[in-house]
Amino acid sequence: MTEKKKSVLTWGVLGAIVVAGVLAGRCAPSGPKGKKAPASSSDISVAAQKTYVAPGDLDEYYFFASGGHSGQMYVYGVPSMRHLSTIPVFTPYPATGYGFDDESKAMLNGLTWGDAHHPALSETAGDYDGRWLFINDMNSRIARIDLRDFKTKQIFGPVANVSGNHSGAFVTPNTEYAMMGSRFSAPVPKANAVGIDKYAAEYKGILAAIKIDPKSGEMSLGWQILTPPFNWDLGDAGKKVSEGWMFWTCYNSERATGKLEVTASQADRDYIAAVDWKAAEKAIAEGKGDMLGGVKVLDPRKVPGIIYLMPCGKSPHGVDVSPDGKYIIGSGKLQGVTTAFNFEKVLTAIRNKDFTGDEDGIPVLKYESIKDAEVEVGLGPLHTQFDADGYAYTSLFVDSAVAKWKLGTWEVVDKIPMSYSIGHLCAAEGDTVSPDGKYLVGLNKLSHGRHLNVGPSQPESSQLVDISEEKMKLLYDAFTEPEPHYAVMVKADKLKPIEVYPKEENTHPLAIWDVKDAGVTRKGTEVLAKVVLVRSTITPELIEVNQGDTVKVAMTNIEQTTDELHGWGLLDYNINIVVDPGETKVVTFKADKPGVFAYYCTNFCSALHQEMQGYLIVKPKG
Ligand SMILES: [Cu+2]
Repeated sequence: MTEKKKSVLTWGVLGAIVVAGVLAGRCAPSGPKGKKAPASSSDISVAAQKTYVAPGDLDEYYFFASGGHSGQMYVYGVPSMRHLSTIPVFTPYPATGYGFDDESKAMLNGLTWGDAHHPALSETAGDYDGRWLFINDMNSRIARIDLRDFKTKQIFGPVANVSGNHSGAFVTPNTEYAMMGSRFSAPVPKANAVGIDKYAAEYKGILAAIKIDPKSGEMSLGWQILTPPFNWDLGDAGKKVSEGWMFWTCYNSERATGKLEVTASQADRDYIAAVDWKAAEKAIAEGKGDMLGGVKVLDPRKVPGIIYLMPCGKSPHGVDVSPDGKYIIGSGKLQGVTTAFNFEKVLTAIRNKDFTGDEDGIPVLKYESIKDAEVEVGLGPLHTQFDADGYAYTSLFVDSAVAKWKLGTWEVVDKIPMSYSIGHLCAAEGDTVSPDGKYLVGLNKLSHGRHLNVGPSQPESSQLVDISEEKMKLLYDAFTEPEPHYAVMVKADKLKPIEVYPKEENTHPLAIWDVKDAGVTRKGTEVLAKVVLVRSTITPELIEVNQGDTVKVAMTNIEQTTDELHGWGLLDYNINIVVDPGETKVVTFKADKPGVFAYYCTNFCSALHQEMQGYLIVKPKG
């Protein structure tokens, strides 16, 4: 079969089969409910031994799973898949008081939900360095979690001009930037309420990079590039030989509106954008951007050499760079193959101007000139991860499987079924320059019939797979909080979280360390209560204010002992603060309801925890 004919078969006929498959999959429950997959008892006991973490023993890996539209991040241990903790990010979380105290409330800035899809661990020389965890939000934001205390420290955005940041927060190999992009193109600036009939010409996509301070992790805007109104989907940064480049996939290069399921799947190919980020950085530094929506935006028509388009199978999802940086893997999610693009060939094609045209001034590279192979992985390839032995693992949504294949020989060597409809997958350190192999987790979209029935709101299923041997083996079904999209897995010993905040590091201006300093002061109608929390008293035990006062309560937990958290729940005022050992937190509220209101410690702390209480008395006006 000639290359061309084979290509037609792959892209055309398979496309039709796949679409039929997708529809069938949606209508009919796949697989028997409540029936265990056939496995010999020896397989089961091996799997049990490999995942059993005995009481008191620790897991080998941290697994950070995005919480989708719960707006949170969930922490699991691998291989036990036990849920260890929840890190609130974009949504208030009463369990830790997040979103109730002044600081976290200000960080949320009125938005009480986020849609968090793709976590990214900070890297040094392309390897996880255990410092920070970044996560995107569709509301054009990126958050930074400090892994010293597993707390959200910054929410950056909403970023001007970006509409629906799906394609973040992938970071560059030395954490110079986190990536961002518009999934839903819109007028730029957004305030131009241009009609949807002008979508193809006047709506714009944006690719953006968020700069990260190498010392503090503080985020700021790096640069933005104006693109045609494509739907930017996922990304990955180049590494090693491709370091200095970023890659983003898009769908709807047709620039269609309405019924995208059909209208955005007309062309055989969409694109992967290849951005020379060092060139973009330089152009911005040279003042080459146009002021749009209050920020400098690079227009590829005026600033050539910063962005190129690599044709890819239609409607791709993931784009994944191999550990050596040589290959860029991208797949049309309606097809049966994934394409391995060769970065060296991409550079050669750019040098030789081997273009087939352009899209609003962005050169389109010739597909045949930049691809190394079309790997026949199976139907619906979405996302690829890597191991230490030169193998790639591609999730197959339609096939509900993971394919294992060899980089360079392009041979598919193994396949394992997933239950059901896998989206992303996450291998141990599988997106770094030195993946570990060992474990892979399939993040499945559906789980019906594999757990006790909990009603219509089903948990998501995450399946742990052993990839340490030639054949992949399913080890464990875990039911993770909804709804993980992507996750990252890092060797546990790379993280060194603290257990208490050292007293000497607390520089909060309202911190007090002695009950003698606790008390209430007043300036006009502004009341300041300085509070000490320590087993098992809240000092002061009485706060008296007048109706209409603005009350600021500053609480310091003066404990320096592991696990000794205290809370401050104020009844009827919707106030719920949790203060960790050595920490100071502040809450400000208007005392608008007269009466007597109890406050009490919400976090169990000692045998006399129940006694840890007090009263706020709000004296009525007049
Ligand atoms: Cu307490």
